Amino acid sequence: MTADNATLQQLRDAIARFVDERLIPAEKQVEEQAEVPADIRQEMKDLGLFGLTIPETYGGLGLDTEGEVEIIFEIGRAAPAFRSAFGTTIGIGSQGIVIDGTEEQRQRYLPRMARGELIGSFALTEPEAGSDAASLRTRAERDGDSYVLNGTKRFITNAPLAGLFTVMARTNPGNAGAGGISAFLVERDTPGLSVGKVDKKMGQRGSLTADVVFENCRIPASALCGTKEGVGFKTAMKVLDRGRLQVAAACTGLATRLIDEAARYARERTQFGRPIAEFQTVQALLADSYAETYAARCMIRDAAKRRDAGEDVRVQAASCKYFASEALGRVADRAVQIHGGSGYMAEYPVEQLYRDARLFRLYEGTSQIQQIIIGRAVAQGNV
Ligand code: COS
Repeated sequence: MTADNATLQQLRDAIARFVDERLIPAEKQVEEQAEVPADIRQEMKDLGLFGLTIPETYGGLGLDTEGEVEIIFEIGRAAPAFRSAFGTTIGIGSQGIVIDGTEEQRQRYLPRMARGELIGSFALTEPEAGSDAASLRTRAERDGDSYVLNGTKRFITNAPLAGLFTVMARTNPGNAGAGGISAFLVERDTPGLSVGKVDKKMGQRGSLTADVVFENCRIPASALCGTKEGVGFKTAMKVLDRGRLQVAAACTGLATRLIDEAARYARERTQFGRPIAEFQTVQALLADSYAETYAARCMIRDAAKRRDAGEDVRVQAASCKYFASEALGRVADRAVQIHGGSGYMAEYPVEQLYRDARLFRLYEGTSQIQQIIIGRAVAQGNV
């Protein structure tokens, strides 16, 4: 279900050109206007980016995890808002259907997602349920042939643009934990579903997030993702395993870019009569950034291969997301440091990218949650 090496290489080359010629030059505009312009979205569709991981049977490119991370390493070199434009549709907004959906659900939604006509979004987080996702309060009450949803979802990426939400809601109020949760596929125009105003953020401003509110939102019983109630938390966690690898790859792409920016600046900037790139203290900063980014790339490739081989990679995905996002934080900080005072000024890309980078240690599970996933498994002898 994946492209052969030559096709993947061709795609990667095309995307590298797209990043250099179209995305990087548009970064400032996206930041200032807080949206990815329509012509760039269209080019993303034409390149097949919205269908990268959607199986070929449903019109996508059918990349496996290994192929996906290679493409995301490349896209990740541009400001993260660009990946976000299609990232939920190929990731957390579609993979619930791919992994646990029924054939009918796949036929209904995946082809339109692959064409970029239907944006997928993932609605797990709530005002009172962030890291403790299993404590979510959104209710889905069965009523005849329907379920009625009530509750609020928070910080939902791409909510303002989405046509379909994978919504985790509690179907069994008697079970306050993970086993009481089911996943639903909820279409945007369903009465009772509303999207709040776009959140104002520290960075990644072209990536739109908002609340999604359900008020007596009636959906057909067939909107249950798959056929079984009570397995929605597991669906969400399986989706996040792949999602965390995508995020880790995005971190690694951005780290590569920041190293390039810092090294270029160091070659151009002269102090004490020489380019600062010749100073060993500057080289040491670059060396640490390179080594950490290389390590992240290697572990992501390994975890992606394992996932494709059918292994349970929850610990490896958490490790990749944890390491790559923390490493990116350090790489971004060093890139600003190498720029000196200029690194704090908006005319240099590192100022924006530093702010953009901060989010990666928070979403799709904070670093502390990844530590819990890894540490618990190691302590119990489960790795
Ligand atoms: N794949 C398959 N099943 C999984 C799984 C995975 N990756 N992770 C957990 N499960 C299963 C567990 O095996 C367990 O099943 P059983 O009840 O059959 O034993 C069930 O799901 C509950 O898991 P667990 O007991 O680990 O749940 P907890 O509530 O203790 O905690 C954490 C789970 C903290 C890891 C989870 O809530 C989490 O990831 N939180 C962060 C959420 C997040 O990333 N939010 C970001 C917003 S979404 S973009």
